[in-house]
Amino acid sequence: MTDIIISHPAHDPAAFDEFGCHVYAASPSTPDKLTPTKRFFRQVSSWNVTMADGKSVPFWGFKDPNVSGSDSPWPSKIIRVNVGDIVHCNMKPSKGTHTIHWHGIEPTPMNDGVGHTSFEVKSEYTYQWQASTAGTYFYHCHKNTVLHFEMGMYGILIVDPKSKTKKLYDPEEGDKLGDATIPARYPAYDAEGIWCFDDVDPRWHLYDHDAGICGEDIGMDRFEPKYFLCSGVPSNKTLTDSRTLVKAKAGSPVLLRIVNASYSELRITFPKDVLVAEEDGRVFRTNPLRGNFSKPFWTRTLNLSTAQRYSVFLDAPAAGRSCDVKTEFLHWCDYNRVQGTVTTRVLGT
Ligand SMILES: [Cu+2]
Repeated sequence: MTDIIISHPAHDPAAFDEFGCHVYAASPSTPDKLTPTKRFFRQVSSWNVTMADGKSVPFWGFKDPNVSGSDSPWPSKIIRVNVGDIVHCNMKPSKGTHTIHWHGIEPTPMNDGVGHTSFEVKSEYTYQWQASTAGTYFYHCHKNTVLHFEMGMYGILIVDPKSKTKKLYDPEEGDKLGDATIPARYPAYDAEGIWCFDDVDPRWHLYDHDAGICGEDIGMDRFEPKYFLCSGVPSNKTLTDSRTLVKAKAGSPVLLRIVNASYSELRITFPKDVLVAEEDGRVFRTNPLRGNFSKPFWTRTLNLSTAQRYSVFLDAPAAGRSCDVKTEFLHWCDYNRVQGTVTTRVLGT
């Protein structure tokens, strides 16, 4: 195995400004490599995304090199595995150095993709980790993170339960299901919506890969989003686009996985109470063995800070009726300022 030099945060305040500079870059082989049960490939690429006013904004992201043609999704393609899987993801940055950080998963430091505590990938690396807890996560580049994340270098990561059925999680010993707190039809679902909200400041999208990395002031203390999107769909199309419109048989259980990939505080308002069943990759259970703190709860509003995830259950509305969910993007310092709104829909069929 290649020796890895791990850099440490500086103690001297003057030197701390340069902590982002000169992070170790390498292409080591994966230590203790096992035979994977799920294998993925990602390559860093760039493309333009069309906003609500028709203007196109440059983005970077992770593309699957095995998919030919114009595979340029943003957010990057979903990675979906089951509890127990040994996951391999081969990453080729192709331009400059980048990483993949598995947000919410706890791999070994070598496989965690945080450049400062291990390395940035120069030409190629195969990340290895095991999925242990069902829930909603995401993966993103952790080089010059604030900028690369804004540039679109992320995708949703879902850990499904072992049972491989459409369920948020497999019930465990002591779980109380089918009472007033968790109706018997949950945690299984018929339809699933994955809503990943983002805001875009087009000024930031013109920066260089390494902008601001050595402590220089390039104006990244100013974030002024002009565009508001859900799962790559601009705000003027979220009610109809197939990436955001969730169609479900009347009365059937719907699971919505909601991710805040924006730099705003999100305030989400549902037209009726929904059952919050997961937060940040940890499910809420009514289970005396786990104590009272982990119980699911009903609510009509949810607030999400950056990188936060929630999964909620609701029943699909009657055929032809819709349940419209309003998401407001609140200013990152002043929560009284609504900067943008996106409406998404669950449609009964
Ligand atoms: Cu990157």
